[in-house]
Amino acid sequence: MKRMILLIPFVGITACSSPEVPAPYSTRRPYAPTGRTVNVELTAQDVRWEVGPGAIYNAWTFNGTLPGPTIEATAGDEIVVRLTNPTTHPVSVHTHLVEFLQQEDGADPPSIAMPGQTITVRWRTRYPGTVPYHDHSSEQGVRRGLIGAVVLHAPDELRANEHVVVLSDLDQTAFEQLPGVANPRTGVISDAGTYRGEHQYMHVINGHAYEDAIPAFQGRVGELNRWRVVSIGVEVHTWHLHGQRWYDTNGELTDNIQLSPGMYNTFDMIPTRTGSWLVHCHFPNHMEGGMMARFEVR
Ligand SMILES: [Cu+2]
Repeated sequence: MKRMILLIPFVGITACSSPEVPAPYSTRRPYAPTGRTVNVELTAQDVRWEVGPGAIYNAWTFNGTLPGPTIEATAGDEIVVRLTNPTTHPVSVHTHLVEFLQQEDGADPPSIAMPGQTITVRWRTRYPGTVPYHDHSSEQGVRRGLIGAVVLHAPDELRANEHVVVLSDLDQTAFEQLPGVANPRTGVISDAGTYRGEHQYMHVINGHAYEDAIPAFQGRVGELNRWRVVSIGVEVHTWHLHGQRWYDTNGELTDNIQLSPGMYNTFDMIPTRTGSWLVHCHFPNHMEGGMMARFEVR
């Protein structure tokens, strides 16, 4: 009998750390310098970006994509970013959480690349996590598309199926074309895609809008999934997974987190049920505007 009683608290502890809801991803511990350097080449490019079928955005980008390339390193690495600006407007690159000198902040000269200039900034990383990087030279830069994510792995983190999610907002006046709306230059109404209402294609996940343009996130039951979510636009967003749950950074069970502009979160979860689950921002007008996708769990 005594042995059975002793088992009860043990079973309780096992339930708390059940694989269904893993321990929160920890960003609390700094790591020593690794001595490694990650070199990143960014080139500003103004491009016509297809946000979805028939939705063409006059985007300002890093390396021609919206968002720009994900910068990946291990906590303790130094990241050296060389930014070249062949466009006609200033561009800079600023990021969060890492350490850099004030003159490499991206907010003031000399860390703003004027047209025709190339500049270099150095970021010393200590903490793991996921943060945004973005232009800091003008009010327009972020909204036009000069954004991206920095992924900083912990040297000792568990391997996981990782998803990078960049939530952002676009300027509807900078679209060259929108489905169901007359092109302001040509008067032509595109019938591509689907007309979705007044906020259409304004709120995007990884530079795309709606389930027909955002590639579905893929996962498997029982597999550790790590979501690296950054919010870098002009509005507050939430990241909500249907049918799933995880522990937030306060240790509370949740299925939805809120991120103001410039905020970020990394969390671990394990899918428990198969299905084509909806994932979206929970502001109804942002869903209507494009912030909805699928998490395909096999
Ligand atoms: Cu939102």
